[in-house]
Amino acid sequence: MIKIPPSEITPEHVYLNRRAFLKSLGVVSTGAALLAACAPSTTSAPDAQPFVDDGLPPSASADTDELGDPLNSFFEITNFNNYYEFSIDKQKVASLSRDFATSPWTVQVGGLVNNPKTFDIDDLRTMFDQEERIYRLRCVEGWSMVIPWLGFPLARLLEVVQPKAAAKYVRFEALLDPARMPGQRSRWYDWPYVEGLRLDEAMHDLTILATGLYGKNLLPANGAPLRLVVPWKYGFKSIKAIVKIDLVEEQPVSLWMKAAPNEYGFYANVNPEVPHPRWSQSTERRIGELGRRPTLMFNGYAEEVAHLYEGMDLQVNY
Ligand SMILES: Nc1nc2c(c(=O)[nH]1)N[C@H]1C(S)=C(S)[C@@H](COP(=O)(O)O)O[C@H]1N2
Ligand SMILES: [Mo]
Repeated sequence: MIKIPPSEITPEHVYLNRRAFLKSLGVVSTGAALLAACAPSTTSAPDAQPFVDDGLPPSASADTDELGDPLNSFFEITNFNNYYEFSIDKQKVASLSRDFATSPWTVQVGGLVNNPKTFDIDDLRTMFDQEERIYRLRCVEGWSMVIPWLGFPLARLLEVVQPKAAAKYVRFEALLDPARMPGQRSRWYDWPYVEGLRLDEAMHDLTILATGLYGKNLLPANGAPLRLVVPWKYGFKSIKAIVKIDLVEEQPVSLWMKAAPNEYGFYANVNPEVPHPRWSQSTERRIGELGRRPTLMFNGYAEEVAHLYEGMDLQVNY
């Protein structure tokens, strides 16, 4: 029997049945099953999402991240998702979003820029080299995964639209379509999902717009056709289903800041020393593992990003 620490059953806002999830991944009791779940895997369980583009199995250029930790499996990454537009139940997102149409799709980029432009998603895929980036994703709820994304640095797109000098922040907006996104019929949140970055964070090379993972186009559950990935911040910053990107002067107010300002700040940098008001952030559970591991400052990317926050009080700017 697996003991579930309270910090893990206290998700962004709802209860999660952790054991049911572990069971669905086949990691409940035996050591062998645990090993299988931890090993980098390109196999999928019978009810996994179908592959979307070429019928080839998911593939990645490496089995581990740069710290030597194994990639999460394609099945884990595509069947355990936070995506409140579809469901607050992580295990229901995949099936509820399976048929969500992500083509045609355009992304409108504007605000304080010299060259506002609306991009077709197919153009974004071809305009910029799609690179693989193996990143850790650390959810504020205390779980994490290692994911081989495909995408391009957000900086490449911003260079095309040319931010004006007055632009200080980037504001991202996800699709608003309650007819197709059942979770948006809930009045608990102020839809659409909105997120933001400081311009220097947005221009940082680690910050990407992802179009795929494991060598495949993104599935709806992971934010197809375009989602942000900012690996040193809590997962909620990595907004899915982006339709609008604006350069702005004022710090954007995100959906989570509106929902619970004392719990979710603008910066949301992964920081083991700054607890969430309802739980510690000092450890996390890697999906596929049973124990907890220490959470790393800036999710292990301190060398690359700590300079962005020099002189800032990270307890205040949480
Ligand atoms: N539009 C939108 N983006 C979102 C969310 C969401 O509910 N809606 N959830 C966020 C949270 S809390 C996390 S942890 C990550 C999860 O990404 P994944 O399902 O691809 O692992 O997506 C983030 N992006
Ligand atoms: Mo999250």
